[in-house]
Amino acid sequence: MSSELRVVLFVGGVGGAKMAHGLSRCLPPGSLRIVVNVGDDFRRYGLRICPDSDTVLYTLAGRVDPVNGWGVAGDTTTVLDALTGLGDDTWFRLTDRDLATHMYRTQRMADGATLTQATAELARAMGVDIDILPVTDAPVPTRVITSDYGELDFQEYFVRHRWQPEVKFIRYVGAEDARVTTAVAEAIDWATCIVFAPSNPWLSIGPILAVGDIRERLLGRDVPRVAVTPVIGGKAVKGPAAKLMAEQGLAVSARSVAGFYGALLTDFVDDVRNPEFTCDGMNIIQRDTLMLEPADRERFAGEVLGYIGERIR
Ligand code: FO1
Repeated sequence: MSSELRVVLFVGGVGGAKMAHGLSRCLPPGSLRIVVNVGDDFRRYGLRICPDSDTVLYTLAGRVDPVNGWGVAGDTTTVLDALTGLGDDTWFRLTDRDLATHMYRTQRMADGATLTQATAELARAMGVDIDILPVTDAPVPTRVITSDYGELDFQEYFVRHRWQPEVKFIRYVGAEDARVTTAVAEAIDWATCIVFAPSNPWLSIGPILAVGDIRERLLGRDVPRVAVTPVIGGKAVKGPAAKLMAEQGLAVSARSVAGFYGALLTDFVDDVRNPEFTCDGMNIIQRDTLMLEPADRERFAGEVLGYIGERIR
């Protein structure tokens, strides 16, 4: 195995963006590529909104709202307030500078650019020199089938209903027929290690792993394939992961997360606060995975890279 660390990180949501930030601080330029979930993407006011991609982008650009973990820090709400004044139900809060991102992307895609190209242009404009790669250029929207409201668009479930409806089933629409982009296929072949961020397995990583032949591509790589737990002490660090596990009849535990990935993993990074467990075919290590402060991101990313570095030496 090559001992050079070339990391492909799979992410969705705020936890994923924090890990991306930590890794970006520890790795030399050109050693990190980030594959983002597109299942959360949707259209609003005619614009293409890509929350997971933008959360990574704003985080790496140092522009993210530090309280929410998404959106632009200190952004104004002139358009949102005007929409509210028109009587619109502004349940999805699109602030002014963030709107410019969506407008740019939507226009570029109307001009014929792919999502991958538009994302790269946005990254360049914001001074981010790390590849942020949508897993596919095809739309693969996540739909959530709930007991109370039937089938919901992902953002309606997540934001409008604050992920409270009971979930019966999750669909990744069009994922089977979608294909990973050339850039993602190349990144997987280039990597000397593959890392799954502490993102929600069913809502962030599941839609990525549902795309076309990505599982076979990952399984075909004889490199460490490592996931980080998003569950600590029987609770999700953020968001609905624990609730979704309970709704599926699973124990709310890191073991259930490891079970979600199964044979895709060679290694699993559990949290020091969790009870130890074993899982066939996986090395399991325990670290302090909580990234409350920006300094924690770099510290934790450094520990994960130190471990992987030893593995591929
Ligand atoms: N999350 C919310 O809880 N409420 C919002 O109004 C909201 C707006 C929003 C706008 C742009 C963006 O990029 C993200 C936004 N998010 C909002 C976060 C986002 O929808 C979710 O956190 C992710 O999709 C889940 O990973």
